[in-house]
Amino acid sequence: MAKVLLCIGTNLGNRKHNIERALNAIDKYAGRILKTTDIMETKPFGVTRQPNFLNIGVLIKTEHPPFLLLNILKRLEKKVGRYPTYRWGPRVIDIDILTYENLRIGTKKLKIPHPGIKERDFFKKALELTKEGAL
Ligand code: PH2
Ligand code: MG
Ligand code: MG
Repeated sequence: MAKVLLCIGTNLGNRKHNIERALNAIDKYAGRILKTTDIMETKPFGVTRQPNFLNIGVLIKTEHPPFLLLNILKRLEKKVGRYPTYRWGPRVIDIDILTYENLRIGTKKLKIPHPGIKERDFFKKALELTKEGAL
């Protein structure tokens, strides 16, 4: 069993609803949800002329190895209604792997820890979930 930290982002459609659907799908197909952060309303970074995001950090425990987990999460994004836009563009749902135990992976397809982890405040907030004693 591995503890994995995810971050969900959404800025299209009914964002609250998108998060709820993603959480249900994650708990059912990706791994049991242990805890989450509060939902955070965040300003878009990267491409700033797009709607604000809702972000939420999610700690799960899973039996799926990293690349399989990535594929499952991609499938869940489609199930929740994601359609292709452009890099850093608006999206119905984004489910990113931030950390996977203490693993480091540096492939084109998957980078763990997530390369944006130091720059994004809502990622840092999510990281608190992995600290011992966090609520
Ligand atoms: N995700 C992006 C691009 N910009 N901005 C915020 N606030 N939240 C995100 O999750 C986000 C973003 C690409 O994944
Ligand atoms: Mg992302
Ligand atoms: Mg992503």
